[in-house]
Amino acid sequence: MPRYKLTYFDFDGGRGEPIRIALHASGIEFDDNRVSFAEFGKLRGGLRFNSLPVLEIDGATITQSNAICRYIGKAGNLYPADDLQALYCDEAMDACEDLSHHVGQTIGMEGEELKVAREKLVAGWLSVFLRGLDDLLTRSGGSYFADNRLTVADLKVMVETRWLRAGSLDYVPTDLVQRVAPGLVEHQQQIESDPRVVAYYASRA
Ligand SMILES: N[C@@H](CCC(=O)N[C@@H](CS)C(=O)NCC(=O)O)C(=O)O
Repeated sequence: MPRYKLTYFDFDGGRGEPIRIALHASGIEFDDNRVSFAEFGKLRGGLRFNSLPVLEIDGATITQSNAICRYIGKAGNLYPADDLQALYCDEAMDACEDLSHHVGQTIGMEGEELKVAREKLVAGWLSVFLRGLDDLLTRSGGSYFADNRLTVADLKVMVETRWLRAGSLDYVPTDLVQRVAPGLVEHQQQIESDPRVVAYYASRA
């Protein structure tokens, strides 16, 4: 078995969290290397794309969270074997990536600048992406994003939905997802209650 080391921030969310859950659900042992923002500041310039997550496999360094999700998903039967279902899975993960990118552009802003940017985001890109993700879920039958079963796309969207509903983003109303994309709220609850996800958080407790 190769040695896996995942480096990401020390909170239960973001681009690293679906990878951690997928590794755990797949029974793959890994070094869960959690860094503080201060530690990241020191590491940043030496990282390939100045960002996290980074997965090391026997010392080889891999970046790009969706590529990592696919790789771990294949190893742990959390990624579709069928090409069309794999395409559905990828489409949802890439939409999350775009959504995170739009939100990420407002991180670090303060005061009036933050308020204006977040309100624009809520009325614009956030609503567009939430509706789009809800549409993808409906296309696949309303329960899972692909293959009628848990895949890494569900983990990625669940983490994103949880983040947007948590109240941790100023000027993003906690009921936005419920208003714009109610199917994603039900999806979040369903994925959070999947025994593999429950077992992961139990292992963290
Ligand atoms: N496309 C990359 C994006 C990576 C990314 O932007 N990561 C964020 C954290 S979720 C980051 O490290 N931001 C710090 C920075 O850009 O300085 C991926 O999916 O891995």
